[in-house]
Amino acid sequence: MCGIAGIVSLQNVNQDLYDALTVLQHRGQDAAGIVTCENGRLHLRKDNGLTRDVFTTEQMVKLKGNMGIAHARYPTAGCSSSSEAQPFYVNSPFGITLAHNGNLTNTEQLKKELFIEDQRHLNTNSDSEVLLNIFAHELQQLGKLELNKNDLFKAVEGVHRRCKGAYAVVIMIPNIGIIGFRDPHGIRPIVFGERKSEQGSEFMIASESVALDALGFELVRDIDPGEAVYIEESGKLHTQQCSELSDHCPCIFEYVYFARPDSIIDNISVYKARLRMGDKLAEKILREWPDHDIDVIIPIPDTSRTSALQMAHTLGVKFREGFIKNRYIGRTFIMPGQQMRKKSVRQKLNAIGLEFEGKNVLLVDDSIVRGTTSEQIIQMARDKGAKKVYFASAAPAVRYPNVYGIDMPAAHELIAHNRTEAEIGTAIGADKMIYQDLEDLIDAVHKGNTDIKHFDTSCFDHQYVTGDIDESYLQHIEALRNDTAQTDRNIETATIDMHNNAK
Ligand code: PIN
Repeated sequence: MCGIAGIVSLQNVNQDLYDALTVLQHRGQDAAGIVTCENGRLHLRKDNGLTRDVFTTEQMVKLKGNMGIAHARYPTAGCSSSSEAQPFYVNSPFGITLAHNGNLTNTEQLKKELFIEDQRHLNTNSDSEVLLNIFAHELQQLGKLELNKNDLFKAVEGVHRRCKGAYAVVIMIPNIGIIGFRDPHGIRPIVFGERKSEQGSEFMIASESVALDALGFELVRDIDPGEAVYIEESGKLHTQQCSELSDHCPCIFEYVYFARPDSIIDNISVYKARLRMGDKLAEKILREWPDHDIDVIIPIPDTSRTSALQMAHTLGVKFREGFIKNRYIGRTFIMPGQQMRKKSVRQKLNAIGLEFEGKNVLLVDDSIVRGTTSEQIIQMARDKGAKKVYFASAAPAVRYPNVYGIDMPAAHELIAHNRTEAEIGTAIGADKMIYQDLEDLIDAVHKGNTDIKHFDTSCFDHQYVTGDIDESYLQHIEALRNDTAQTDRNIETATIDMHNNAK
């Protein structure tokens, strides 16, 4: 998961892009980057860390120019080196920069093609660099010195033809403008908006509408699956469908957890979808456990609050804030030779004893992935004297890997992998486990826009919408994601970073 933004403005875009990154920070806290374009010259700053740590005033001042793109990275499939911070740049042709959210599923094949046929060098393991070079090659093939909108749309067509998987992308080309596009299934979200003033119109492309709100842009609409939006450097907007029409399958996990509740994705309010998830869970309890003895519903902050509140309302049970989250979590320092230490849940959450003592509590979370935090939180509730601890998840059991850009652990590290719902309840120490049914989750989201017939629900049902995912690909992903592989890679990248810093 990552956050991307691109702006063509009437003044310097540095502050706007920085602000956009802070609003999209929930989509990735691992690295941040901005590239701007000033009279054909690019200015780039990117590094590992939160937006507020990556940019100093001195660096911000250097990011001059009226157009630019930005990226907040969440590491997917184990990348963590600062050389994989985005935007990426390739000088030929025209000096293209790119920021990408998603995951390509035919990266290995594309890498071979790029090397053998297109004779392009890749310097990282990032599939975003692959995507950038595919786009660059498609543009170069046209053999043009002066580009028009049709050339750009042709290059996007080439990307759709060659790349498989999920991608929402912003690209900037000096003296040309900014292009935003989305994979033919529209798995990852991307919207564009307009800010009108007496001086004229400015346009912005972003992962989520909340970034447009914060910067005073009006949401125009989502970019359609397979469509490209081109904003000329002068501020003129063009759009074109660049792929054959495929089934639109937005990622359902955006609604469950990743997106901000105040965003609207594919015309569906994330907040309302979460309220409906709460309704559905409550209806399930009324149906299957009408004589329940729940005294109080307590959300596990933050995402689940919306569903938990509505659940309590529909059930007619008290809603209470039993856990308080520390907003100021510090860094985890990794000393040389020391094992990476996982921060315990207790450093992030504290329980208010009086809400638990002697009560039957129903804890609500948005989802259960590894189950490690759920287990610790249930223990905290018991330590505070809860009589019974029930656990509800607003999403169904996560049993399969996500291959479309949501960073999830290897399948065998998912607590629901090869376990029944009751077994999961026992594994995390709950007295009763209530999972959202998949049809109910789909209904809850679908109700916001009945034109969307399907969602990507692969981590719940193993249905991969791009049709190219087989067992060997899943095994490849498994090898990249398992804990040992990640630790090895982190040590390796730390060594490379040390060398770079020493230069
Ligand atoms: C937490 C959102 N949410 C909490 C993410 C934990 C799974 N986890 C998914 C639950 S917040 S675990 O709202 O952003 O604070 O199952 O892997 O332990």
